[in-house]
Amino acid sequence: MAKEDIHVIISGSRNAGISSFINQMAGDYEPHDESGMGIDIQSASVYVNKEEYNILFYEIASTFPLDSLKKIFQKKNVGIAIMFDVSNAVSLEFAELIYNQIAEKLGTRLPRVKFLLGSHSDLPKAMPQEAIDALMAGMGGKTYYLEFSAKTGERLLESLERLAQRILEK
Ligand SMILES: Nc1nc2c(ncn2[C@@H]2O[C@H](COP(=O)(O)OP(=O)(O)OP(=O)(O)O)[C@@H](O)[C@H]2O)c(=O)[nH]1
Ligand SMILES: [Mg+2]
Repeated sequence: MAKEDIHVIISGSRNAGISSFINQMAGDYEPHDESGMGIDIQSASVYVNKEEYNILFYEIASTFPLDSLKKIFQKKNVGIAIMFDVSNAVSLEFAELIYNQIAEKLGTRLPRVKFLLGSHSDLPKAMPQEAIDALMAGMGGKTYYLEFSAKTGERLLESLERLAQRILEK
């Protein structure tokens, strides 16, 4: 049987660590563009309850013409993730800005399952937890926070599995 797909739209502040996160997680990524939208889609296998899924990441900039992603937003298993660098206070501010821009453009089409991803967890945190909590509250509803390091691998695989699990349980 074909593996079920899980779709994650991912964006974040400059240098947040998105490429590192995606490239270092599973190692068997195949960049491709099945959508014809001109963006790289990277995929990996992830296990949830011993079942294998194919997780696809669509990395976008906040200036990306989101209308061209319309088909993705209508998929069964879809979530949106915004990444920032926990060692850089400005990065969190940018993450908020980017999230707001995307949310405004998408309106009601915004996926219900959302993630705030804190990278660089191997470095000292440059902001109080309250600042992170405030952004999560602003993102509303089903927003989950995951923190990891793509450098040391700390909580990296666990974060990938959580992403998948939360999207599947919706
Ligand atoms: N210490 C540490 N460094 C990291 C981590 N993740 C990424 N980096 C470093 O942070 C820098 C930016 O990482 P990228 O993965 O290129 O970030 P990005 O979000 O793809 O950046 P752009 O696409 O260029 O905006 C690189 O020098 C990485 O080596 C992490 O968890 N810990
Ligand atoms: Mg990158």
